[in-house]
Amino acid sequence: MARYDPKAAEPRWRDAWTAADSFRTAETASDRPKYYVLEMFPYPSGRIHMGHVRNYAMGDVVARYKRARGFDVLHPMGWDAFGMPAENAAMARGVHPKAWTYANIDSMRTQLKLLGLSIDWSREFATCDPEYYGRQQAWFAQAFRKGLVVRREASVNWDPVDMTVLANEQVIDGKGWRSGAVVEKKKLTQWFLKITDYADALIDGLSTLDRWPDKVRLMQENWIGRSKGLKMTFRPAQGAWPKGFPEGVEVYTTRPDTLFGASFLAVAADHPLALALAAKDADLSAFLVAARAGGTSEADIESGEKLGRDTGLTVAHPFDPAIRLPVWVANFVLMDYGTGAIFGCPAHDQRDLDFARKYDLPVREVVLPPSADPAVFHVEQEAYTGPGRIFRSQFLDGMEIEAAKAEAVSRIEAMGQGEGATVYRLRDWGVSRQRYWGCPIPIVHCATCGPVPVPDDQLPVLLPDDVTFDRPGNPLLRHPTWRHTTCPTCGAAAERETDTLDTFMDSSWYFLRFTDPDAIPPVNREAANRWMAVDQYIGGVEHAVLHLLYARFVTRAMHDMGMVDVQEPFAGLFTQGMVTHETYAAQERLANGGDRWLSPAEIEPSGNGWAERGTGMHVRVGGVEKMSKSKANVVAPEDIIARHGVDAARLFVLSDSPPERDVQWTESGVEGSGRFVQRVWTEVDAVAEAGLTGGPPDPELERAVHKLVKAAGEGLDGLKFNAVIALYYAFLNILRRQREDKPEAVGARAAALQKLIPLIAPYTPHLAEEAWARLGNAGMVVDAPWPDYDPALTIDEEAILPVQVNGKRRDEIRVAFGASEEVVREAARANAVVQAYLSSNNLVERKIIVVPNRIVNIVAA
Ligand code: ANZ
Ligand code: ZN
Repeated sequence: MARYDPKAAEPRWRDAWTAADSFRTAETASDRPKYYVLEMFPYPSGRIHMGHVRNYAMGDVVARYKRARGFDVLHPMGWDAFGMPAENAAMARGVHPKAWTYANIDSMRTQLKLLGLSIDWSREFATCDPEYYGRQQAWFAQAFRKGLVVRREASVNWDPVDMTVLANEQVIDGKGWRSGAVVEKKKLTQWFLKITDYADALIDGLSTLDRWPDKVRLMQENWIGRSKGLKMTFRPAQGAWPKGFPEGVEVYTTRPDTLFGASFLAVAADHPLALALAAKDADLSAFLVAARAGGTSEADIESGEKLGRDTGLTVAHPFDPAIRLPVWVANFVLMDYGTGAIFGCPAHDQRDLDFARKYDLPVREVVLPPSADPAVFHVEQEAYTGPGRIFRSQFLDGMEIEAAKAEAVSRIEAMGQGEGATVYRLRDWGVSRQRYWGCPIPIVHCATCGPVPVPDDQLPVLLPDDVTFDRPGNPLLRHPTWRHTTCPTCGAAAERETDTLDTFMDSSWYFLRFTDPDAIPPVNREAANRWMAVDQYIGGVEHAVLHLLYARFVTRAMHDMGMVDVQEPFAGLFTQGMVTHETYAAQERLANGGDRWLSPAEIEPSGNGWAERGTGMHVRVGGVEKMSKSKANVVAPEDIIARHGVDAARLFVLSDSPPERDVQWTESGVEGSGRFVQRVWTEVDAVAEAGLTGGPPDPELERAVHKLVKAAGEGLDGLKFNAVIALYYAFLNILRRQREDKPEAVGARAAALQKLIPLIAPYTPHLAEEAWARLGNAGMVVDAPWPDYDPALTIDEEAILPVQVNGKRRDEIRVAFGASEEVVREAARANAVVQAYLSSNNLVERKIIVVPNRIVNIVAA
C-alpha cells in the first residue's frame, strides 16, 4: 500500500490553488452571506514562529470552513511594518529600515505561503507602503480639522534609550516596554487623539460585544476606569495661602458619605498649590522632587511607601466650619486623576490609613459595620471598606452608604461647593513619536497660520530615504532639507512636523482598509459596509487593551466623521493561547552564572535523558515555557514542515489543547499528527484500490459519519478545534475496525470517506485534496461544499418506543438505542401509566412482544 508523501503532494496542491486563484475574494456582493475572518497581522521581524503558525492555522480553519459553508469569505493578510526594530537594525547593522523591512516581509511571505493558508494575497499591503500611510495621513488631517486631534504640552514618559515618548501602556513597571530603560518624566508638546471623548461610548459599546471573551471586556472597562463621585471644594481656613487659591482646594471623592471621617487634605506633588508653596519653600521643593520619583502605577502606589509633607495650611470642613483639616502634599495622590487632590478618611481607605498611622493623623470611624457595637468598633491597621450604616456624622447618622452619598452630594451642591462628577482613568492618546520609521504626521507649522494639515492633494507626505542612523534621536529632525516646506494656507516658508505616528495608529484601521486596499478615500464606504464588522478576529490576549481599544476608538471616530457606518469593528474576538516547549540547560553555566540554554536541535537522547549534541554533556530539563529566543526553546516552522509536512504541523498546533489555552509542542505530538495523516491516506487508498463501489451497506458506519458531520460543524461553530480533531481520531478507529470486520463493504466506506475528507480539509487541506482526487472526485475539495447529514441518523442515543396493551397505545418509553429486549420489557413493565391501566382493568400480563427500537406490545388478559 502506498504511503502518502506530503513533500511531493503539498507544493503541488498549493500550486493548484494558486493556478485556480481559489482564495480570491468575490469582487461583488452576492446573495451568499459574507464572512470576514482576520488574524492580527504580523510584525515583519524576519521569521515566522510557531505562535504565528497556530494563530494563522486557526484563522485558516475558520476561513476554509466558512467557504465550504457557502459564505463569501474575506481572509486577507498584511504587515504591521513600521516601528523601532527596523531602526535598531539600521543603527546596529547599517541597513536601511526600509530595505530591512521589505526584505523581512519577502521572507516571511514565503514562509507563510508554505502554510497553505487560504488567503487572498491580492489584498496584501504593509503599513509602511506610501499607499497605506498616505491614506492614514488623509484621515489624520481630517480628524485634525474636526477637532479630534489636539496639540498640547504634556508631561510624557520619555525613554532615554530609545529617545522617544512612550504611551502609559508602553511603560511596564516604570520601564520602557521595548528598551527596558527606566522611564523619565519630561514636558513636551505632543499630538493627542481625543480618545477620552469616547470613554463612555467605548464602555457602553462593550455590552454589545457578546462574542468577546468576558475577561477582555473587563480589562477594557477597567482600563477606561469610569468612576462616579463628587468634585467638591474645601475653603481656606488658616495659614499663608499663596495667591491664586481664593476658593481653596477642589478634591475628587467617591465616598462623600465619609466626609465626617475626613482628617486631612492631600494634594499631588505636581498640584498647583504644592508648586506655588514650593516656590518659596526650599524644603518643600526638595520634598516634591523625592515625591515624584517613585513609580506611578497603581500597584506601585498601593505598595510603595507613603510620603507626605504638612503645608501648614488648613481648610474648613464644608458641613462644620469648626472642624479644621490640615493640607498635606502626598506622593500617593496623582496629579492626572480626578482633581489631583483628595480628602483623607483613614478609617475607610487603606492608603489614607497607612498615611495617617505614619504621620499620626486622627482616625475617625464613620461607617459602622452591620451588627458592630458603636462603643467598641475601632479601626487599627486595616481600613473598613465594607457595608454598614453611617454614624458620628450629624445629619447622615443612621443612613446606609448609598443614601448617605446621595444626601452629602445634594447638600454640597446646594451649598454651591461642588457637583456630582464622572471621572475616567483613560487619558488622551499621545501619538507623537520622535522616530523616523513611522507615518509622518501630516502637519506643517506656519509662523502665521499655526499648525496646518497637509491638503489631500499634497499627500502622502513621504518619508525621505536619505537619512542617517549614526546617533540616537530623530533622523527626520536632522535631515538637511526634508522639513523645510511652504505653508499650504499662506505660502510662506514653514516647517514640517518631524514627529511620526505611534504604530498603534497603523494597526487601528488596517482591517477597514482590507475591504478595499486601493481606495482613494482612506476607507471605501461601500466595501466596508459589505464586509464589516470582522466576524472573527483572532490574536493574542496581550492586545486585550491597547490595540483593541484603539481600533474600537478609531472605528467610532471614523464613524462620527462620516467615513464609515460601522461602529464596532470586531463582532467576534478570540484570544488564542501560546505555543510552549520544554527548556534545556547545558551542564556548565555562562560566565555570569546564568543558564546556557540549548535549543531542541542542539540536544540528543542519552540514557533516559538528554545530552548536548557534539559534547555528549548531560542536559538539564527545565520548565515548560512559551517558545522564545531567550530560552532557546524554539522549533523553527520550516524545519517542522520539512520533516513532517505542513498538514501535520497545522493539525498538531490545534490538537492537544483548547485553542484559548497554551499548547505544548512535542516531537511525539507532531509525529502523532503525522500518523493521523497517514491513517487517513490508508483508508482512502484502500477503498480506491478496491474500486470505490460495491459491497453491502454498513449502517453502523453510516450513522457514525452522519454524527461526525453534525458534531464537526457544531464544534467548528464554537471554535473547538481540538475537540473536533479528537472526533476525527475516533472516527478513524471506527473506519479501521469496519474495514477489518466488513472488508467487502467498499462502497459504504467510500461514501463515508466522501464525507470525511471535506471535514478534515480545513485542518489538513493538502492531504484532503490528494484524498479527494484519489476518491475519484473531479474538482478540488476546496470548492466542495461542507457535507450535510441526516438528523435521523444522528439521534441514536435514545429510542422512543410506543407501549401498547393488547394492540392499543397507552404511553411511550425511552431506552438506549439498540437496548436489549430484556431491558425494553422491564421498562415497559415499570411504566406507571401501563401499570395503572392494567390494575384498574384487572388485567395481568401474559406476554411482551418487542420490536427493537420500534415498539412494545403487552399482551394481557
Ligand atoms: C475620600 C475617600 C474616603 C475615598 C474613603 C475613598 C474612601 P476610584 O474609585 O478609583 O475613582 N482619589 C481621588 N483622586 C485621587 C488622586 N488623584 N490620586 C489618588 N487618589 C485619589 O477612587 C476614588 C477615590 O480615590 C477617591 O475617593 C479618593 O479617595 C481617591 F473612605 O475620597 B476617596
Ligand atoms: Zn501660513
